[in-house]
Amino acid sequence: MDRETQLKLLKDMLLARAFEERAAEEYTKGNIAGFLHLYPGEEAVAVGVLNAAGPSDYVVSTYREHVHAMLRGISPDQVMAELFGKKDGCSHGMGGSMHLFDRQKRFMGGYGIVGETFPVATGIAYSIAMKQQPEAVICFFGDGAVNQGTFHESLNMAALWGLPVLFVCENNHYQIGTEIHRHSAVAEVYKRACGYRIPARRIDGMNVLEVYEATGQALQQIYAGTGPQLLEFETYRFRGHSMADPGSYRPKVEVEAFKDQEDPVAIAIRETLPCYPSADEISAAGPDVINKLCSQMDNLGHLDNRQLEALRSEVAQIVDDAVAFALASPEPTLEDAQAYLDCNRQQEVLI
Ligand SMILES: Cc1ncc(C[n+]2csc(CCOP(=O)(O)OP(=O)(O)O)c2C)c(N)n1
Ligand SMILES: [Mg+2]
Repeated sequence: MDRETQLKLLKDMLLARAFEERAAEEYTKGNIAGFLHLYPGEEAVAVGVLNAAGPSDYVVSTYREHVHAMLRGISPDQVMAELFGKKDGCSHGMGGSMHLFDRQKRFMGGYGIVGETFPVATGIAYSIAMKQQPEAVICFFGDGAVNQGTFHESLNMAALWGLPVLFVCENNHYQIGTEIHRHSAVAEVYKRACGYRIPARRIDGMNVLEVYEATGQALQQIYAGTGPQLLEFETYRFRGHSMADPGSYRPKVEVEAFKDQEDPVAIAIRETLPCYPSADEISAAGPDVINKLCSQMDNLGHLDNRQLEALRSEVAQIVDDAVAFALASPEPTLEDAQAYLDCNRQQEVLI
């Protein structure tokens, strides 16, 4: 993979991390209400998958979807304003964190119900198949969704009709506080696809380059009309399930192990910069690894380190601007709510 693509992946991951950490801050200040499910730790999955996706692909995601929405071209301003419940948000402040949506960008939501994404994605894929376009639907879901009936019904239908869906499991090992082996007789999600003769692979979801390459390969086959595929990415969330969850069910040592050794941002930095120290050296350096290695790189006279800092300031500015935009945006009124509801009704009739 060329260096430019790697830098793009790195920038997207840095923005994802900075945006989500800022959202947490704004939540504690009271600027964001309701549920807020954040993505730190899992960035390599959305960034790798959606950089490999084409502009015509549709995306359906869960309630942990801020990063996915931004990667599909919904601006950080519009996403932050939606989290704030403001009129300039991508769902006009009516949806909030779990219901980001932009039909033009083919980002078909943000869904709060576990397992809701499967039938929506399968339906969109059916419409693509009828039009015979080289397009796909990318359907994100968590490890906690695989025992829902919708998973099995949709995989069966997608395989039977050869529909262009890429099912993407973000396996962070937990469904709120329940580990996958406590709720699933078969804990390897990719094996579930065999029952529906859907090709499936398990990939390291902490390595953005592997995610990008596996997704690109799968999508090329799907565009060619070979039917659905499933990719299971093993990942980890650094925070609790939502802002309301301190995550006390996970041993500290487990969380720290993932943070220090498998931080996808650290891995992306390592793979982007030439002469970067090995994974072992990074993990030996401890949690402050990024800063330490940045100064080491600087001492060695590598220009890339300055580039990394430039990227960091660039994404910090984008996030500051998004918060300023959200703060300045007005609250939606009752009349707005009525207008958007009518607008949706008209759209239903047209379809
Ligand atoms: C049908 C349904 N049942 C229960 C819930 C409550 N619930 C919200 S999130 C969640 C856990 C889902 O875990 P997973 O699919 O692994 O996604 P993650 O949060 O780990 O990204 C549950 C049970 C729900 N939203 N919908
Ligand atoms: Mg999970």
